[in-house]
Amino acid sequence: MTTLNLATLAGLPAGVTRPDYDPTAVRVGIIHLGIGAFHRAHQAVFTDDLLRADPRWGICGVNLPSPLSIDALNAQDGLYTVLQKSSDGVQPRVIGSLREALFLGTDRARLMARFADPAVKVVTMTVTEKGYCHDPATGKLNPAHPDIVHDRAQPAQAVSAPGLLVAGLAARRAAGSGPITVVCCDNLPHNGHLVEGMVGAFAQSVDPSLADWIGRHVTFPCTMVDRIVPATTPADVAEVARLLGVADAVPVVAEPFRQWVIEDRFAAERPAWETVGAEFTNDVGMFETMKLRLLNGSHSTLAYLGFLAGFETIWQASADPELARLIERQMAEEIIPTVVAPAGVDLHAYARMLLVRFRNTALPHRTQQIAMDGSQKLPQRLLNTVRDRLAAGGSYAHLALAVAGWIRYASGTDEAGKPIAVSDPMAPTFAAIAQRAGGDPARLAAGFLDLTAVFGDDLSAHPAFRSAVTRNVEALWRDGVRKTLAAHLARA
Ligand code: CS2
Repeated sequence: MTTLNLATLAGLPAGVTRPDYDPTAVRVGIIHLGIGAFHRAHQAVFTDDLLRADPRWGICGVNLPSPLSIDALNAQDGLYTVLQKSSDGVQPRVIGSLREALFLGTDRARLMARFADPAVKVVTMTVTEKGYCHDPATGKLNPAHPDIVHDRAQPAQAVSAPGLLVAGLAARRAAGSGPITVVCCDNLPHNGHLVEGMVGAFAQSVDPSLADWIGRHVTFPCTMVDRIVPATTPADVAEVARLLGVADAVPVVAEPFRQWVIEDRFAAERPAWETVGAEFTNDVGMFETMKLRLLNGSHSTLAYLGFLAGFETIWQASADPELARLIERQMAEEIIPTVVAPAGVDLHAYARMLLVRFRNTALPHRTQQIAMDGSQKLPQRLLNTVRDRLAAGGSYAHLALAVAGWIRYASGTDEAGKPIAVSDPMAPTFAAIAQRAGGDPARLAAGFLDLTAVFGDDLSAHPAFRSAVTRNVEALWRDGVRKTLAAHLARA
């Protein structure tokens, strides 16, 4: 079967949406770090929408850890398919905004040339929560992280996101190419400030004059990003080939909904993303807290407790009456009271819409995909909400059960005693805790709750919080999730 590329683009079936501009006439104006599925279904789609009006904003995408999708994207002239799926059906769309795909391991010089290019004025990034080499509880750069240790010793050969940004900004300063804006698009609280702090800390440690230059020529606006993008499966690849009549090795699958809220604090020119549905504001914080706590908090709750209950996908877990009841009550009773609604947003209606989105049976969003990297996700998804509930003297029983679900999942065995493949930067630590606990749930809970990198000094030392989580871990261990959940809902 022939491949999707510039030569086969025009011949695609009529039902396939394709770029309404000439991709070969697009110039690179954006560098993106981390061209994973989420970026290609979110920022790259917003940018694709505006290239007809302004072809200056093509994307040079870089993958840091792996060349996997890079070779496939380059073989397709950067083209790939977003397969939008919902109960309304399937809509294939070919995206042309990615004009260059680089792998850091072999293309560092080309990337540095892009950073030095005055036509490039924006760097966006989706390197996932674990890609920042930070302490999840404090949001500060972790100087002991192996990649940071490496990058401080060899800054020109940086492999971490903070180190690579600093190397690129050094190239930009050396070329005299002027100001630039770094736009974090990961699910982190105050993400722009967090990246600014880490880039500043790293730059200060390798070249204080560069740190000063960055402070004067680079801005780091915050954003809220939202689109449910499950990992692509072989069945998705086959479906795209059937719909297009050509092979696309790297399609992405997504829901129809997408939202992008961006702080309007750019150091130089930027794409007019507001003309294609993004929202610029001076205060992203409300949108970010709303989304991280209501969507991502309930997502993680469903992921851990749903997986333990035997559900492979989020739509199955959220259709379960007791799990649905739990997240409805968790959102209404414990999360919404901690969220300030952005202007015009009804938080209860937003919460109801989340359940509709989660129940999209056309999207097999796996509970284990969301369960990944819990040590990096829990602070902003569940623990900050607990902090606000504690400060307000409010209940957090549903949140405590969700945290206990994470501990039970991260302990590495499921309710049938079968091993769970726990994917997390701290997985070895979890396994050691589970081994030391020797099947004693109270000791297991204590071992996890002692992880100040996740729980912070405050929650890790909080007697009532520890007791609430431990009680739930003991119940999950003793009675299983079904019985624990039923008793919880009857009691709470
Ligand atoms: C999910 C998110 O994988 C996960 O952790 O909770 O990727 C979620 O799908 C997005 O934030 C939705 O915008």
